[in-house]
Amino acid sequence: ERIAIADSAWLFRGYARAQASEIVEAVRSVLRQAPLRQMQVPGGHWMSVRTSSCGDKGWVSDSRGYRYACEDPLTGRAWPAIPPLLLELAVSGAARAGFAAFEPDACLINCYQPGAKMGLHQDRDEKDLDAPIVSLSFGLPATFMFGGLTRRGSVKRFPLLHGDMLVWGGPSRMVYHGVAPLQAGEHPMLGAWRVNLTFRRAG
Ligand code: MD5
Ligand code: FE
Repeated sequence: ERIAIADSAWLFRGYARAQASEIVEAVRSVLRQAPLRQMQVPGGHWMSVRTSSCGDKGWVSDSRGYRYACEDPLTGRAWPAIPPLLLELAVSGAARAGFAAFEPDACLINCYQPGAKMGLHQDRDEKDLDAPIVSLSFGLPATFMFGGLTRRGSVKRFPLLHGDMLVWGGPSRMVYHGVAPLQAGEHPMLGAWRVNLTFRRAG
């Protein structure tokens, strides 16, 4: 089922549900090499979401700002490779939404526990803004907030559930978006966690 949520933004309900346990295993293996951590953001606050990355580039943040880096600042090593199963899903998902030849070089792993949230923001650290972003959600449900191209204006809210995929690009690439505070709960595969993977062309 493909649901249009905006101009070139698509929600595929349950796209990755059948492969969820293999995907979660692959994510666990990445996290053994590049552990979850909380990032500081400019201004000094700490994100409530715990993150890591795989791929040639990883998203990092500290008091100086946000950027993509080839090295994990926690381990001093290169990020683990994107597991082949994850890469295949992201590339085929992008193609299903009309974005041929997507070559992600970064996969950001966002892990939410109850109360964790992500405020409204734009994703603007990637060099190639023509490439789409593909996101996969697992575990506890979250309320995704999807606004407009400016901070003002109305925000649509809809649930992101275990196995859902979002693909957006084109005119929607710079839309303000965020995640409402995660509600408490228990997921059979992930316990009290929501895991979100976003595949990007960081460049
Ligand atoms: C998450 N992550 O669920 C969210 C949503 C992030 C981030 O926003 O930057 O790590 S992933 C869905 C998403 C990503 C980029 C753009 C849009 C949605 N969008 O334009 O709606 O952890
Ligand atoms: Fe984002």
